[in-house]
Amino acid sequence: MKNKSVVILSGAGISAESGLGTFRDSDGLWEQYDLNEVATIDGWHRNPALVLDFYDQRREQVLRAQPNTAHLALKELERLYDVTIITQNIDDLHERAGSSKIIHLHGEILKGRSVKTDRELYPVKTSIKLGDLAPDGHQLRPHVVWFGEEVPKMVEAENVVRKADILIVVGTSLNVYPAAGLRYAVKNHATCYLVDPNEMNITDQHFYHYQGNACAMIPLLVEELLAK
Ligand code: BJW
Repeated sequence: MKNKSVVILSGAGISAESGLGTFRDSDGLWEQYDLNEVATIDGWHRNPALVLDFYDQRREQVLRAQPNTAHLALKELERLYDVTIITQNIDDLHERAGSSKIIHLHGEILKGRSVKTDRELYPVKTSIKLGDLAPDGHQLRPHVVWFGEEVPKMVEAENVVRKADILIVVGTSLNVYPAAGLRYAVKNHATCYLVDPNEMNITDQHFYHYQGNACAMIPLLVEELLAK
């Protein structure tokens, strides 16, 4: 019986070894692009064509990428645990690895929505151009959450973290809120793991730090959890 609940909070680092760039590393996306121009609601209002072009390029990269051994190992964990993945990533690599329960906090690049509402989502296979309209007659935009926008899945994510027996935080700098604050919702006696190659300066909570890349460390951690 699957009685223990494992929650994964994943960030850009888990997809780095699939060839998708992180944001804040020295070679990250924010070194190449001005985040204020491409990942804020104000940037969208100033220059939507630039923002659409940025996400068209990212979508192309996602479509070329493949799930890596970290994504695949997390799927294996479902053999013995009730696993929910809360990802900040907009790629679909957890889905393609076969994971069953996935909450996308910051949206999904392969979906679009009207600028007026995120209640209806539409598949986007190639690009979105200015003038492409949603069925409600308004401009289509990528289904992603930009700085300055509410994170609609937060309550659902918090409820899942609250019930977790094990929390695994992987490949996120924990710079972006409210996602970074989800770790505080965990129960006192839950076991928390952190997988990241960087020294992480977390002083307010106990994490077992598996310091290294996701593709090396996640399969190791999963093997240990399956052996327990
Ligand atoms: C590896 C590796 C390998 C490398 N293996 N690891 C306090 C409370 C609440 C909010 C705020 C607050 N202070 C400020 C805010 C506002 C703001 C915010 O957080 N700003 C901070 C910068 C300070 N937050 C927001 O605006 C959010 N909305 C909000 O708060 O709404 C309030 C509201 C309510 C009601 C009405 C209106 C508003 C929205 C945040 C949206 C974030 N969006 C982005 C872009 C969209 C998606 C996309 O384009 O992909 O989401 S920003 C970008 O950062 C993206 C990511 O999901 C997110 C997190 O990045 P992540 O994943 O952590 O990546 P990195 O690069 O930072 O880290 C990578 C890590 O991997 C590193 O640690 C590496 O070491 C590691 N790594 N290789 C394993 N091989």
